[in-house]
Amino acid sequence: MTDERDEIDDDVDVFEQSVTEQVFEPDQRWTTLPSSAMLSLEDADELLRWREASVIAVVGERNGGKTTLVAEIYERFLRGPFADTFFCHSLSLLGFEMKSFQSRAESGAERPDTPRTSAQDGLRFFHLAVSDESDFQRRTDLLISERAGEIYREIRDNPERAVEMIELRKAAAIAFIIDGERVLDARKRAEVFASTRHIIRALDETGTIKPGTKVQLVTTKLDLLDGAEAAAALEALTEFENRLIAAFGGTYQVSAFRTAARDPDGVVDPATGLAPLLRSWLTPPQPLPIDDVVQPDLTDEFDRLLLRGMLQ
Ligand SMILES: Nc1nc2c(ncn2[C@@H]2O[C@H](COP(=O)(O)OP(=O)(O)O)[C@@H](O)[C@H]2O)c(=O)[nH]1
Ligand SMILES: [Mg+2]
Repeated sequence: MTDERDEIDDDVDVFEQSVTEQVFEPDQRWTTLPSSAMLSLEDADELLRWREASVIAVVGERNGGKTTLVAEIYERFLRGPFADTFFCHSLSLLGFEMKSFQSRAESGAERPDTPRTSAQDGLRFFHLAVSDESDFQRRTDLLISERAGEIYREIRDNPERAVEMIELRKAAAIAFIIDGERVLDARKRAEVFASTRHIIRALDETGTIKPGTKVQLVTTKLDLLDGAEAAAALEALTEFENRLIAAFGGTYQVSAFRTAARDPDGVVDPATGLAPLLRSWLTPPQPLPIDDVVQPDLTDEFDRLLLRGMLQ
């Protein structure tokens, strides 16, 4: 009986402690966990020092659907395997969660949305590692860039700024986002096509993109390109894609994707068209044809030693 009363007294005591007493007891046994927010350039660099990862740059003007596209790939993995792969690891789980929250019923919003990417955030990366469904050992790490569209707009006006954008120089694939909503609108269509063409040309002329890089024309919001009035838009889009493939296909691996990451009306399935895009990010780049590799002149004795070693 006495014991029981003691226990109750103890309990009361704990709850009566002031908040400061409870929380700010320094205890060396606690370990600080990694932040799991999106990766800064330094974080990405650190990861690359111990693990191979492909950099995927997602480029396009504001509101095109860049962030939603990446957040929806993450959302698929919350439900199970996706695009013949299993989720394996991410150093930016909190980052993904923060970008996905407004799309969920628990956010209390009437329609799904994606938080605005601010220019002040600079360059950030999502980290996503997946393993092949048919071969668990085959793990691939992706660092997917997240930058405000306003910054990419500057490249159009000032092409030499492109070389400062490290994610473009390091990219294994660059997804150029073409906003389907603007493609649908006959008045905005020419402008969205011109914007994409200009930025690719600026990156090409400044030598920012490595030859052989995957240049991907990714149309978003395909759910809006539906019905009779969309036929002309889709035709113009196909023509635009073909022209870019013809213009740049000799230098880069150019391909087109059409996606509806998240139809707010829920008519089109979420993540439509995202599986082929993710798979393309996971395939290793094609090596340059052997003719393009320039062999240096081997002149001195050390060079000849190398040559002899190779010929033996
Ligand atoms: N109809 C439709 N709207 C989308 C889709 N993807 C994104 N959006 C909407 O487009 C707006 C801009 O998306 P966001 O990802 O923030 O674009 P970002 O500025 O390029 O990162 C948001 O209101 C999204 O809800 C889609 O597949 N279909
Ligand atoms: Mg964004």
